[in-house]
Amino acid sequence: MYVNSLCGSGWLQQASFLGNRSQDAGASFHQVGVCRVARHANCRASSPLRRFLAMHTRVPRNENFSKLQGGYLFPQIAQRRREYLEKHPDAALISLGIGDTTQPIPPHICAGLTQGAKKLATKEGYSGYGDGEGLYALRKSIASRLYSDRIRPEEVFVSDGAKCDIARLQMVFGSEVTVAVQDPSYPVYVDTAVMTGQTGRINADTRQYAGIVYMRCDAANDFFPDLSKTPRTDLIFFCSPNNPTGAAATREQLAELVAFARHNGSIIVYDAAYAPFIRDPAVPRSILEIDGALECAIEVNSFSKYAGFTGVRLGWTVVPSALRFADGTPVAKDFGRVMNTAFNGASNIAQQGGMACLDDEGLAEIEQLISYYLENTRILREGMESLGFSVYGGRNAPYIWVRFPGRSSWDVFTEFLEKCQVVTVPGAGFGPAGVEYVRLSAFAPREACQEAVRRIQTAFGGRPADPIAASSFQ
Ligand code: PL4
Repeated sequence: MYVNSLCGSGWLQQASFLGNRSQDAGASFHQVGVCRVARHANCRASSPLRRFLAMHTRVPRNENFSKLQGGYLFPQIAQRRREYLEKHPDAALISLGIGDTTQPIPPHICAGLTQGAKKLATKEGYSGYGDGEGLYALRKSIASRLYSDRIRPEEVFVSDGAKCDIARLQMVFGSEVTVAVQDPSYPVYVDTAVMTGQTGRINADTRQYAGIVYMRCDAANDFFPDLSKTPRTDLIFFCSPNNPTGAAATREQLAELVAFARHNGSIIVYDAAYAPFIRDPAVPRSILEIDGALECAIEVNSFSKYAGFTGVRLGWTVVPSALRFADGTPVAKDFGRVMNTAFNGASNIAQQGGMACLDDEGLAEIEQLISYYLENTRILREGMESLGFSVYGGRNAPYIWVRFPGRSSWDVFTEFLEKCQVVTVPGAGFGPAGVEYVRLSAFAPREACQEAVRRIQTAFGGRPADPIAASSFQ
């Protein structure tokens, strides 16, 4: 009726109709339906209508969200890419930006997925909701094939991916814990810490959130933090092989990290999403290989990069039963509660694909797929080195981390985009220590990597090899 009195009876019916459609799309009738009516009617909104259109609820905004700076990094990169293509529709852009797999899922693993789907069409094979912790057979396979039975299947929680598990872990830890992150790091650790209320506001000068300990990782410390100068925190987010630096921590470094966490009574949340890229025997694929880690570490992992499952969505988290809170409660008990309450189990089709990943044929396909991306990494690394840039990472990891001393990473990002039509990720998006770097991803077709190198060499070739001098190019 209110709508009626504002716009005239002729619009009421249409308002209801549009309102229903709006609700289908997840928006409220009042806010969207009426706006559409106003637009449709081309009516000059009277001031009560204007007030109505600007209506706010009485629900307070979660303060923590107002602390977040700008948008989430990766949609920003996608947006920049779109904007460039709008202005230059004929540009043959090469994306070495967002770390998304490009190669098809190999045949044996894909057959696991399709058979998983086909089973659902049969009386005997049909399944609905599964266990919140995942299919037992898959948990068992993960424990035996990826952890050599160092952990038990009950300690494995199957999920829809590592990123989602990081957010759910934050739900377990809550707002009162203190947090350390590598600087630079995958932005999800910091952003979920902010959303969960673990931080204060950002400092405009340092670009650091109050309450977070930023463990600087740069060339000067071989991309491993100086733990002797790191204050104690409850949680330590640690990613190896690292996104974005491409550094992979050695056994000795991980032993140091574990000793540090045990000494401080901290919990390490170890993100091993790029573990299959490790080919060097001195670099462990799991922190749980380190003595003492079972009492101080959680490992988050994913099939995304193993098998090209970024769209399929399948991951897992290992929460060892020996890991306990200060009051003695097993952390796994609370994580299991979250998985059963705030998650409804990974897709049954995806889990069948996961089973196929972990048999002999599947593991061989994964190795082949990873070899493909590792060869891309070599091409990109050597291409950048040939220009005299300071290049890091890219040996047991899919990312190349290139330094441009004295320059802003967003400027370098723009320069690569405009001069070479190559999309990268500006290091500043990963934390204040990334401000002079850009990240190149090897998740791309081979020819794209070769062409990217050719274009970058053409644009920047002939520059002196000295990195300081390289910083002056424009
Ligand atoms: C863009 C260290 C990429 N939209 O696929 P998941 O959820 O199992 O794993 C995500 C993930 C977890 N841990 C680390 C990662 O680097 C990633 C993926 N990162 C990147 O380019 O840095 C993809 C980013 C995606 C996202 O927001 O994660």
